[in-house]
Amino acid sequence: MIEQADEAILYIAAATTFRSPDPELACKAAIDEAARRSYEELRERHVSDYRALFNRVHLEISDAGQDKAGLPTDERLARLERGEDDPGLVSLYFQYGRYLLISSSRPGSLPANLQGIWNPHFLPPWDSKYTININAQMNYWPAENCNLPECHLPLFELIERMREPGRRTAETMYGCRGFAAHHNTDIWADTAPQDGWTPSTFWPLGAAWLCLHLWEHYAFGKDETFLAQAYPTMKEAARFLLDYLIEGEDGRLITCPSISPENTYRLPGGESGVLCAGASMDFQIIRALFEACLDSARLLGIDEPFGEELTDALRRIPVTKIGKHGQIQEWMEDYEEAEPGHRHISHLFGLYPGEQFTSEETPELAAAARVTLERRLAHGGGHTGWSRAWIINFWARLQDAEQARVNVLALLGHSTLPNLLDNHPPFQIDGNFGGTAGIAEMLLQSHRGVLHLLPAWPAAWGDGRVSGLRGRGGLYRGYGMVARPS
Ligand code: FUC
Repeated sequence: MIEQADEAILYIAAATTFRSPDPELACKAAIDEAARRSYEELRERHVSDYRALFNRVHLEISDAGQDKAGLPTDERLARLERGEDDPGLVSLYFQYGRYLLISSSRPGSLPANLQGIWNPHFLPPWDSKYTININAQMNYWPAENCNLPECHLPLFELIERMREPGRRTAETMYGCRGFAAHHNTDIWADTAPQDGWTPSTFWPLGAAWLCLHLWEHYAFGKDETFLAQAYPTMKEAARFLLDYLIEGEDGRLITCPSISPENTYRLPGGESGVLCAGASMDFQIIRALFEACLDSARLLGIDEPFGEELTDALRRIPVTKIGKHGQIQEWMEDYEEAEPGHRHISHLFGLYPGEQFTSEETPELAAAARVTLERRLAHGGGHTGWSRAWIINFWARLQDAEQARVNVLALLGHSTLPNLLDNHPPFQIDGNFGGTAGIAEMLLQSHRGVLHLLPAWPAAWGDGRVSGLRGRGGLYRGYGMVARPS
């Protein structure tokens, strides 16, 4: 009880046995340490720690419409839904995503889970874990280009912890070397199939996709010491896939069993299914990982024999096919989809976050990716926040500024809660991070060795200004861009 006080300062600490054998003792030590400092000093420390990361990137969209800056966010969202333009809300949302990552994923912390760190439930949706067939990866899409590379590190620690269990999973389930993970993991770094829901559970590409984040971190920062540490992990994920691939009837190397996360196909006879041989996404991930391993080994000057195995396999895996609708084929066979507006758009991995479909180098695949997106959207696609956020990134990569803008508005209008947190529904933070990454992708792209400045700046955004974003190749210091629609 506090009586006759002008002021009371509460110091709160929390700990778990995950890090401290004696959480109570750890809390007491943290509080003793904090209580030696005044509130002002602690606040000042917090603000300068935060600003050191936050102030790296500036974004202003349009001088017009700044009059809404003083309105509460629920009011701004309501006006947006009524059709009022509010480009300032887009830059606020972008910076909010950066704020969320800075606040939920710092060196030494756990990675941001499905709710970041803002889960209010004892029994949270999907256990507040790491779904690794899109969601956890999406959380980290803004880490590199939005100039927060240190926020990426907790994900890498989790990947490291997954290696040992992942070896057991690879060996026990498939008799393979290397390390594997399925569609879900948790703080204990579980890698085995976690539940019995066939559309998601039996998909052994989780570790491979996560390991591409190691490569992205290198691609942006060019830190060879980091690459030398990361390479064995990437290699181990690739080792699993080399063992997992089997020779199909025509001599090609395919994945089997597999699924295309979490979509269902329909056979001509009317039956439907999810398990398949060779989902397109598998080969896009495998290609990206094997190429990343080859590039890493070349840069580090090591591991030629392993490189030969990878090169041989790359020649034998199926290439991406264009199907009867002119779309990117989701499976090796051109099956109909049971749900053509499905939220997962896994077969466009090669467009984003991958780099295999580009308008410049593979115009047919880029055109087919556009058809795929249009079909998904025509059938109600983008109905969850994260799915809409992925769609923004796709349009940005296709350099379609107007479609990117329209989908940013749809993310804000239909899938954003009054406090600007993403709404699956329910609240799930991946859409915030994917949306922030998508807006960044509209401003700067740097894949396939080419720097695109303002590749998808919509005319409706008017004039603007951006500085501090990072591009692959160590490009990030000291340049800003002034945007003017042509
Ligand atoms: C995947 C998605 C769901 C949800 C869950 C956490 O399984 O298909 O929509 O986001 O992860």
